[in-house]
Amino acid sequence: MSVPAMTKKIIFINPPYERIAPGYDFIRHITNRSPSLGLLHLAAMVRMHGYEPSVIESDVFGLSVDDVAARVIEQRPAYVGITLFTVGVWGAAGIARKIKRALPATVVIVGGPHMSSMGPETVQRFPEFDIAVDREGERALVELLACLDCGGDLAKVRGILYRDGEQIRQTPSMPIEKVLDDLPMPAWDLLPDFPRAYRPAIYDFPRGPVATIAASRGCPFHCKFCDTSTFGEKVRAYTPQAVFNMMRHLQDTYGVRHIMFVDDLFLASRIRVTELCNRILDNRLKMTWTCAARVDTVKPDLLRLMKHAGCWEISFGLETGSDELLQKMDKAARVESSTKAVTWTADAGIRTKGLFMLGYPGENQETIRLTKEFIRRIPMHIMNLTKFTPYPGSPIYRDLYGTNIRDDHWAKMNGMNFVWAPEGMSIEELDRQYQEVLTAFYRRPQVFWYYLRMTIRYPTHLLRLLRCGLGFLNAKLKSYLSGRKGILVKPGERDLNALSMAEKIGGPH
Ligand code: B12
Ligand code: SF4
Repeated sequence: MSVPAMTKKIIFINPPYERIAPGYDFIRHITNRSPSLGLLHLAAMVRMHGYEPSVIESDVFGLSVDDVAARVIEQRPAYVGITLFTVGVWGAAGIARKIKRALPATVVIVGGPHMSSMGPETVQRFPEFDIAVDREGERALVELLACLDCGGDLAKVRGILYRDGEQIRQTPSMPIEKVLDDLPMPAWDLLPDFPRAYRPAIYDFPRGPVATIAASRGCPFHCKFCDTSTFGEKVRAYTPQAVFNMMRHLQDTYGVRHIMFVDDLFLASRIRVTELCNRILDNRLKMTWTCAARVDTVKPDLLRLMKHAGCWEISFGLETGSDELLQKMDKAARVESSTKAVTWTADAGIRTKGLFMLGYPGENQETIRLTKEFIRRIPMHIMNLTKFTPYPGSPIYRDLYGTNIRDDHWAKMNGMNFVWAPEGMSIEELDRQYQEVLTAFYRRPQVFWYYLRMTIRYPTHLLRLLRCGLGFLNAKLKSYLSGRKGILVKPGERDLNALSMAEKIGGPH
């Protein structure tokens, strides 16, 4: 497969995906709209090698499959690079199909978490995807583009999947990036309307503008619900100086005031985090930041240092109030250690965000009761509850489905749909309990007052709430006016699960 060498244009795309359900688009105003950091890393790398990259963020700008395809077709790039989360596969296939029809010579390359976990099956199913990159993408993509530019032999490129007649061929893996400092900084300059248009979920940051940084890659743990196939188990990190440089660059160039570290395991090394905090303090860098941590990696002295260095919130994967379920998830933590970590964090003056999930195998009325009790008694500031989803690539996926590929659920895998129910519980019951668990936390008077204070203190949050509220009222009004009696989903917007595969990617776009 070769490409005319007259253009070096490559367009990177984060395809559209369903946030909650059709008709609930207004929720975008309050949910997380972070840039696709992976695409920014790739764009920076290919630019360093002479290509002309650009980035399309579908979700952030509310672009449909048609909108994205039209933009790409107008620009006639040599290459298109699409990032695939499981939830975005059908949207990506729709875009790729339109591009291939209009520009058959454009090579569509895919990569991302879904490809790392289900590459061969996905390439097999979607002929619209020409070539896939497995796992970490920077070096493999550069090698691949160089090969395509001169019509070379794809078998010699490491870390890819490609078609050879009817066969899908997978080449030997590309070695993982050992020294992250060698990578160029993410190409934030290519993001349309950065940083203004990119915001974390409401109440997750004090003051914008906000940017994300992945200060390390990899996680050695194997929590059964988690898909770690992209970066694997070896933790590799930027040096504290390189992280500090990125923070300063974001502040100086874009006026960024808050950083969200999106590492799987930001606190993997106490030494590294201590050094970063000291560097921030020594240089008087005035920025706030948030990170995620396992409960067994925090200690009071480290938390106090982090607070001084600007740490504003820590997200803990608390998951449930049941030790039995924690054990089933292969989490090392227990409810007692979670309680201790959350208390220490709150004592250090850092906000705590609890990440919970409902409906994991083994969930029952008793485990739900324990979760409700747990969330009522810990000093947690914000709670995030997702509906258990067996993502391809997670160990639990294999336990539940074996080697069967359940592509019928992919478009619903956004953590907001129960696509699977534990024994003895129906999806209706889980949905009811979902509301109850959330209510158990958010109806506490101290939580209500806390949010009221936050809203008054940071008026941008109020503005976002208002936009969301107005969007909701608008959607309701439209629904009544069109005789749908307040139901937000239009009859045409059928459940994607009910559509045949051909309809999903080719149908009424
Ligand atoms: C930050 C984050 C988000 C942010 C930003 C998402 C984004 N578009 O980047 C927000 C909050 C919006 C988000 C939302 C969701 N997320 Co999220 N998210 C993450 C997190 C914590 C970090 C992502 C990141 O920036 N990594 C650093 C960059 C450098 O890595 P990367 O994006 O993977 O890119 C590298 C490779 O994948 C590859 N690559 C990626 N794309 C492409 C494309 C091409 C062409 C090539 C060649 C290579 C390539 O090369 C890149 C550089 O090495 C990851 C966990 C993780 N460790 O990655 C979960 C993770 C990616 N999210 C996940 C999920 C499920 C979701 C949601 C579906 C639901 C949810 N839980 O919120 C939505 C859907 C988002 C969407 N379609 O955009 C899962 C994905 C599992 C799966 N199989 O789909 C992960 C892996 C968490 C997990 N362990 O289960 N997420
Ligand atoms: S949940 Fe966190 S600690 Fe567990 S495997 Fe995933 S990234 Fe690692």
